[in-house]
Amino acid sequence: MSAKRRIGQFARKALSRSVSLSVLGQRTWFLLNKSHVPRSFRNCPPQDRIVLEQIKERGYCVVPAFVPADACRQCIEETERLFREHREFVHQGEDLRVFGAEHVSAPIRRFAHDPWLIQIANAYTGRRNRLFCTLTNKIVYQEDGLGSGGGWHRDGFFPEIKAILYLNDVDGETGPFQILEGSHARGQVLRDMRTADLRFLQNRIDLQADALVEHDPSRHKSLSGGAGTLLLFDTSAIHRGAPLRRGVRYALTNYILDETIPTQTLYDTYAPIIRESHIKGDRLTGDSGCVTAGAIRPKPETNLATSERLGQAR
Ligand SMILES: O=C(O)CCC(=O)C(=O)O
Repeated sequence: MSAKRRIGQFARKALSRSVSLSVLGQRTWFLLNKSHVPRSFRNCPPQDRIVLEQIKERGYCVVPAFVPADACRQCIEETERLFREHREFVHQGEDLRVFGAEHVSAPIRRFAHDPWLIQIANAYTGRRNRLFCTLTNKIVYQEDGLGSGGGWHRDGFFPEIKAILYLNDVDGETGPFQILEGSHARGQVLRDMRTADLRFLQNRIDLQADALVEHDPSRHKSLSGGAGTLLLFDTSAIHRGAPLRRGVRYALTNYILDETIPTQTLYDTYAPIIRESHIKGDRLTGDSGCVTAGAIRPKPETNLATSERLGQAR
């Protein structure tokens, strides 16, 4: 382990005990911890570079038509089937969601195990990543709904990639993913803290995001797209699923995480979640002990060829 990383780890531990730091301390912490996005992606395939530079610069990249519309329709059908057949795994809040859907649905698994997504995450973070799980979710318009993700937030303060796939057409009214452009960059993190009076390491932003949007409306991006649109973003950027004004939105989200994060901690965080250990033969055994026919063992499969999709990044 490099000295820089050791110092970073030490600083993080110290911070988890006391988060009140001077501005100088906060700056030092960000310099130590945010600096591991590689400076350049020179050694990556040229078309990956386009994607990676965009995420580094803006915090996100949109790849239209990443998955064909009929495959998206199958994923919607599968999502509805999971809601019906595996109620014990359905989270119900702002939306309906099932974590670990890739273990019990072949169409969802195709997106989950696309190796290109991990390749991008590895190149972006400069570390080894893995798919922790795929979430499938459905969010329907409701009065005063907060949208997918429950309002403006950042998942954390370290570079990390999530991949969202829209399964139906998403416009400005049906809950598009929204992001404050550049809010992942360390200098901007500190500036935003001052503008919106955010606490150090505050990750739920909610209404304080209004101050940031007011300060610079051009940073507020709303990512509409047809079924099959892929969104790649740095989860340390401030983001949310916009509240729906009508209709419904279905999406898959790949949780692509640093390999070293202990799996059990993640299972505890996202429970109930379908795991590989729930699969017996070709069947799913739920936490409740019930056995459901029709589940198939996970098998890595790929989506479109890399060359087919890369010209599409904008
Ligand atoms: O589904 C969305 O549009 C946003 C999801 C989100 O906020 C998250 O995954 O952290």
